[in-house]
Amino acid sequence: MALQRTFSIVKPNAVADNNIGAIYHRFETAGLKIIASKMLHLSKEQAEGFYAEHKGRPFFAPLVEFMTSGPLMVQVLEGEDAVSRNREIMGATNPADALAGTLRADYATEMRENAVHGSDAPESAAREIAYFFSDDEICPRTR
Ligand code: RTP
Ligand code: MG
Repeated sequence: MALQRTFSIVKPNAVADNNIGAIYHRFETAGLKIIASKMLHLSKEQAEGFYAEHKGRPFFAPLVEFMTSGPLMVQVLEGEDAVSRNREIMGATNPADALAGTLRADYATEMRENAVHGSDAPESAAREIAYFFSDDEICPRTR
């Protein structure tokens, strides 16, 4: 498997709980390198645009409210098989179903406030990275 990039969010509940560093540490120990990172407080429009695929679902409005409730961290992760590797360490969407040792088992409080986002395919990763980062904000490692 070649080097791949994925897009990740440390969601507002995990930032509020002071778990940015703990979550970044998990990425690094899993072999995922952080090649871009910033803190943002999303506007309603930014959150609605990001989650456009879920527009019309009953959880859309509360999801947008949650994602705009406080600052979050957006990052680009790079590594072997990064998209599925990141989904693996995140765990299931509902923390009640997340395997022990996954980020959501440890840092999510409920289905909505589930601590992290990770792209679900290489195509969505490319779209999501471009949604939040310009090319000059991404810093591939030289060593
Ligand atoms: P994400 O996109 O955030 O990485 O999460 P995911 O792929 O595991 O889950 P997805 O189906 O894409 O849902 C996006 C986010 O919406 C919230 N959600 N709430 N029934 C509900 O109340 C419900 N379902 C989903 C979660 O925050 C989920 O991560
Ligand atoms: Mg998703």
